[in-house]
This record gives sequence, C-alpha cells and structure tokens, in this order.
Amino acid sequence: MTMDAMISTTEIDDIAARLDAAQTGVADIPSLADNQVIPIDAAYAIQSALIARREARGERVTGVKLGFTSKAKMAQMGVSDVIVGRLTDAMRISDGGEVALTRFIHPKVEPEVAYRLSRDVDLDDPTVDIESCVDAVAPALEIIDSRYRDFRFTYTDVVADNTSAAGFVVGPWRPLRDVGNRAVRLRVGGNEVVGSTAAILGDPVRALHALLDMCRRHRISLGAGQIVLAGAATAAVPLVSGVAECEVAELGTVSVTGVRE
Ligand code: 0L1
Ligand code: MG
Repeated sequence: MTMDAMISTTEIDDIAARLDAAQTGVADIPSLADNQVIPIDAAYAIQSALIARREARGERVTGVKLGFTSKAKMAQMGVSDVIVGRLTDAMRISDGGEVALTRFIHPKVEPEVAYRLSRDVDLDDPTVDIESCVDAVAPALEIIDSRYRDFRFTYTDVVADNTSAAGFVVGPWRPLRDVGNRAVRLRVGGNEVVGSTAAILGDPVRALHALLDMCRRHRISLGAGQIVLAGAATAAVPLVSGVAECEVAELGTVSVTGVRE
C-alpha cells in the first residue's frame, strides 16, 4: 500500500481506466483512499482522463454539474468547496423517456435545476458576468451512480469518479428567471420527498458563481449551449423501476421512467 501523495501520469491513466471499466462493466470498485491519497489536482486530472476515454468512444461533453452544493453534504464530507463534473450526450435521457436500471450499479436520483449557457465563458476574463452567459432555466433530474462500493468515497475519490455523474434529464426550458426558494417535489415509485431550491447554496444562481470559480481553478471550459446542473434540492433517493418525477414550483416538471430490461 502506498500513501505517497505524489501521483504519476501513468497512475492517473491507470485509475481512470479502472473507473471507466467500473462504469462500463457496471461493477463497483473500492474507494481509492483505501490505498492511496489522491491530491485534488490529480483527482481532476483523473476525471479529465476518464472523460477523454468517453470522448474516444464518440461521446461529446454537453455540460457540467455541481455537487456538494448543500450545507448538509458539505458538512458530511468535511469540506467547504463544491465539486464539478462533466456531462456527456450519452448520459442524457429525454424528458418522459425510459432508462434501463441495468446501466447502473446502484443509481440514485436527485431533483435539480438546470441552466443553459448562451455563450462561451472566458475563464481568463476577471470581469466576466456568468449570469449574463445564461439564457434559460429548467427543472432537471440527475442520476448519480458512484463507481465506489456502497457510495463510500472521499472528496478527491468522488472528483476522480466524475462526481458520480451517470445520467440526467432536463425538462422544458424557460427564459432565465429567479428560481430562488422554490418548492421542489421528487416522486420516485411510491415515495415522495420535498425540499426547496434554497438547499442549492442558498439560491441556485450562486451555483453559477461557484461553477465559474471551480472552472477557473481546474481549467474546465464552459461553452455556448452547454447545460449546467446546479445541484440537488433534496438528498438523493434510490432510483427504482417506475416513474421518477421532479416538480419545481412555477418552473415545471421533468420525469424519467426506470425500467428493468
Ligand atoms: O450532488 C451530486 O450530484 C452528488 C455528487 C457526488 C456525491 C454522491 O455520489 O453522493
Ligand atoms: Mg447532482
């Protein structure tokens, strides 16, 4: 076992390959932290290598997502920073569509708010106004599926694992508006949980500012047309067969049906 914080390019590629195989083979792996300390920059490098593997298979990055946007989750992980992951076209499920549960290891679903970028964001421009780079907002669902056994991971583990990103559904877009403090209802099978968009950093619009900061720090590009998942309005709920539906008050509804093939 090595506890050396230094990590080589070869190790970065090896870990990305293991995480990629866990996702494509639907087979979990132990927490990286059981064997190795992964520095945060290396964790984002592993995430980039993982995304490069997806791109090599023909996937396209179509957005970004934020995680750990609730005070409760940050406290649980002992961190004060959000995390950023990448979304690809292969992760997108159409609103009202079906998703095979066999694609995932142990999927959970989160009710979220999505923003749409209307122009490229110049990360090197200190005066950039991120809110003016957004033209639309929509209710959304995120499917998370940690590649780590029992969802047991550290902060850097989960960054390396592309922040558990596995699927997402975006509801009808509306022109950009204030979506702060809106009631949120998530129904999955027979269960219902309620929350508020205030759970997303106090107001989802703050997620845009946090995103800009993280993307600058980790050189993650933000381009016109990309989707931003701002974070979860409630704790994640296991995704089971049947309809999962999220309703954000005065914004709209989005759903997906989990099916066993
Ligand atoms: O908020 C999220 O999208 C979840 C980030 C990853 C943590 C988890 O898998 O629970
Ligand atoms: Mg999420």
